[in-house]
Amino acid sequence: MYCQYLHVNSKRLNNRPLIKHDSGYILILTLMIVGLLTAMTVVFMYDVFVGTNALYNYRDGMRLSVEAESGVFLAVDFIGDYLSGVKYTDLDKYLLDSRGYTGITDDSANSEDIMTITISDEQAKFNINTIVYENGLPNRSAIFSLQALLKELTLNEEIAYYIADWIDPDDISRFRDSEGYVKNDYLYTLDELMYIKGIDSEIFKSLSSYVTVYGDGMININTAPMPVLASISYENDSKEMTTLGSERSEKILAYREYTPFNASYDIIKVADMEGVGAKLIGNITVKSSCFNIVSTTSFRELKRVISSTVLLESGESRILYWKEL
Ligand SMILES: [Ca+2]
Repeated sequence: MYCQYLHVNSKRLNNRPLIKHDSGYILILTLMIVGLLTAMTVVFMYDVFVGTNALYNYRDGMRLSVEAESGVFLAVDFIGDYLSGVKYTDLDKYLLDSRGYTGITDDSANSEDIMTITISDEQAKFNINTIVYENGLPNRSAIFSLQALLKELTLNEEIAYYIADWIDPDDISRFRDSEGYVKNDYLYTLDELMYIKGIDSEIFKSLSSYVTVYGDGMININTAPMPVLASISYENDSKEMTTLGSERSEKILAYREYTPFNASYDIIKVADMEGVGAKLIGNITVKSSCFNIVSTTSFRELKRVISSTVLLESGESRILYWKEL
């Protein structure tokens, strides 16, 4: 094809004066055309590659999303079938992993897909919505606990008042600017904390592992971490508000490491808790009914994560929160 082109054009050029190096121009032109065609082919192939890759990524992403969703429902069943029937909840985290930890397999989908489900106890955390009663009045005991928790986490205790003004229905400011831009209602999700004055991303990060907006507010003494246990409040013999504190909390942690609490009253068995333990009844529990599920599915570099919160009510599971991260 290339030779024929040169031959035809050479004939035509014979009828006019010969220009030296004419064939060189033609060669360059031809090379340019061939180069352009090659470039176009590469671009086309690249487009096909990117297009096909995007299609595969979309397909794999959709499959992972569906699998992550299934993971949440699997966890909901686990909570309803198993965790609702136990006498006490003594693990703060349950891990269900398709790589064999608890035997969940994923035969129906791509064999390279990995599914990990973590179920964590929401009652190991302090429910910040409890700082305001349903009638709108402040729950001073709960505010005292939240302040103690903030102190344990080396955060500003005044944040408790900003949160209280955000939730309570009135517009009476505890601080000059604490009622400026507020919801005047309970927090529906933990993310809302980020809108409250005085809480930036660093504070949110420190606080979010220890607080929740779900559940009845009872702290599970089998699962709560030290800062949450230490901030449980009660009235002492002199009718003054006080908290459990870190020293007693350490004793509770040491006790439960070998012996989970079967009942709330068992807390009096812990050293130095005989008198105080009885005062905590009503604020503590040993069995949880609110759990957070994080279902993660991955395939090579692709990943899907769904977070959901589930409440157990009369043996039935109710989903309170759902977010694909
Ligand atoms: Ca308010």
